[in-house]
Amino acid sequence: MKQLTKILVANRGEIALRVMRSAREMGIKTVAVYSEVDRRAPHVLFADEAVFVGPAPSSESYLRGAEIVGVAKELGVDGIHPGYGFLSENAAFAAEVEAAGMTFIGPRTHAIEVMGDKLSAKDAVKDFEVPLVPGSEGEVQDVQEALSIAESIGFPVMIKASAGGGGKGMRIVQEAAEFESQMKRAVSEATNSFGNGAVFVEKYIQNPRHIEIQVLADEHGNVVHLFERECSIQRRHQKVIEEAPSVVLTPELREAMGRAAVNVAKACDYRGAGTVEFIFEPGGTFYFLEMNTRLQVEHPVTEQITGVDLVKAQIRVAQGEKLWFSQEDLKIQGHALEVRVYAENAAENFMPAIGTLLEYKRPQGLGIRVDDGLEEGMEVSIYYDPMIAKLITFGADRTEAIARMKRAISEYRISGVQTTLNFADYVMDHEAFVSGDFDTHFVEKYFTPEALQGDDVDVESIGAMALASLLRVQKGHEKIQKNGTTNRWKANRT
Ligand code: MV4
Repeated sequence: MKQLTKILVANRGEIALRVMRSAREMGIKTVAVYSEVDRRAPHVLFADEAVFVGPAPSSESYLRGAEIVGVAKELGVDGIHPGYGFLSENAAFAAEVEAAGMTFIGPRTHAIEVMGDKLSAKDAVKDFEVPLVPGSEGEVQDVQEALSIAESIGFPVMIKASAGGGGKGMRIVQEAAEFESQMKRAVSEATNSFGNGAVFVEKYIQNPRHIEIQVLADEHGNVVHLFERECSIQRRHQKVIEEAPSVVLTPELREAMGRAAVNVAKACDYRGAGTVEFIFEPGGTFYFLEMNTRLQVEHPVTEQITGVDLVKAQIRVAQGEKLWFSQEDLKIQGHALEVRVYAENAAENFMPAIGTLLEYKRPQGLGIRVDDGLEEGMEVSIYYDPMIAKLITFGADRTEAIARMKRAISEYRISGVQTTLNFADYVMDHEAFVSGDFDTHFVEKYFTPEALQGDDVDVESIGAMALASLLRVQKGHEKIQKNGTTNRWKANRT
């Protein structure tokens, strides 16, 4: 067992804080890294030490794996947690961390590599009783051959880039006449975006739900699942509302999906926390899509319904510990919802809304959790993801979790920046959401800008209060700056 004593978090914002909180509870020292615009960010203030790693663009700071590994070594760090995004699914980075004698708090490089490519992922799981969408056996190169596969599957079909992610390099093909041109487009898009033109063909599942299973594996062959998250409410492959459990899973389906997810983890010798994505068809058929080999944005809903601290679990299994609970020990308690609060204007096609958080007051009280990485007076930066916060509510059942979410949204005070809280409030009231009768097309089917009309009072009422708040904030900033020059900044390299 290699007990970790000091962890560097190679990330920023809410997830960096999230990781450091669990580390601190475990008695592990924390090191933050930060870019030029994040000098006074909450994750930097929270950490025991903080290191400047470069200019604002992430390619010059948070993505500089070799530099981050170097800094970690110098500071006597023994483990690196990558959070999500950035370097989290970069197998070369994981290998570098381990080669430098530190622990990568995540899976082994093998699992990252296998699951990083859709064709190799499908190939890896094919003998593990994991249902796959009917489709081509591997890559298709010849158009005529691919077309005849499509015809035998039956239209519509989907052409997908093997290297893709987030919906890139994906094309729906409705009929044979469009097949050739769409395949050529998919190949060129894949080549341009990923430097890998490999594509394959699958039956297009028209109105699926997106349901994913959280898994946790140790290095001793033990794998459990922590049930599902329903992630169907998304737009342009960006999730906006997640929940656990899903309203459509019976205990039998839950067990079947859980078993399939555990098998996916076994197929790639997984270690740590991972997420197995499925599409779920009305009627209860489900298919494996891909595995995300990282902690996910939406992991809190799973923590709320299982009582398991997933970051602590990641650290413990990375230390070589055996899983301390079995599948039978895990039970679903209550219901959790997560709303992602983006700095975007939903009424203007979710246009990014940058600016200063003139007023920022979190909701509080029973059943509420806010994971965020900004404070009042701070800027929502153009350089990074526009997610300001994750608002999580927890209740005895779904009805209570929804009511609590509505209460929390009404209590949240954010001004200076338009957010998607109004959109979330609209969803909480929508009949399709309330009844649970929705799929991945929810937003395009039901949401129009007019739905938010009469909802923008906040923008008008900033006025004097915002000015007062701004003045308070500037005072606060001075204090923060003073703190920043004290000995907490042992490793400040500027
Ligand atoms: C699909 C599909 C329908 N049929 N594959 C989207 C991102 C990538 N992870 C896979 N995706 C899909 N693959 C087949 N054969 C529909 C989607 C899809 C989707 C999946 C999950 C959540 C949201 C989605 C939105 C659009 C399309």
